[in-house]
Amino acid sequence: MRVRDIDWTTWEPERRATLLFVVRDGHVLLIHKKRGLGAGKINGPGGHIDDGESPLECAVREMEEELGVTPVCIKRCGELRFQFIAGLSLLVHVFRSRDCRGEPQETSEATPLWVPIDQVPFDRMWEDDRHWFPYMLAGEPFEGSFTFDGDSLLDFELSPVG
Ligand code: 8OG
Repeated sequence: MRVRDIDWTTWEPERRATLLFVVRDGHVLLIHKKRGLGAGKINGPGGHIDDGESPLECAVREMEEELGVTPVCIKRCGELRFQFIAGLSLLVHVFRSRDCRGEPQETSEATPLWVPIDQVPFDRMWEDDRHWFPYMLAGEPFEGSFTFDGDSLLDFELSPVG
């Protein structure tokens, strides 16, 4: 399935989720994710948006639940659309923040990792991340569309916004 095979103008995601990356002093706060979609992978804190919740509220809640810290100076930085062959469609709002209050703690959902921004472990992450991370780290807004077969990236289109 190619990205161009999908009519993105009528595409409606079945689920919506968030990711939030704290980028501070040349490091990015990542997690080893223990549960949910992508368990076992390295990712940013985030998760599914609850009914009635805004993407920003979700991003803050997920970081508090997963690591026990509160992000500050948050900026929206990207939108990712995922279509899986098996049917799942997912829209992920990506945020970036300059700092967080508190010291990240291990929880039942995640183990925190501060990683130098030039040593992000893409081989342990979702396959699409290596493509859009540079935009996120540079603070340049972006949007992307991706097709997946399970864990395998089939095709993508990615561009800066604005
Ligand atoms: O609630 P749950 O933890 O299952 O939510 C899934 C999380 O995984 C959510 O934060 C969005 C994130 N996620 C995907 N696909 C991808 C992806 O391709 N790359 C990254 N970095 N995160 C993803 O669902």
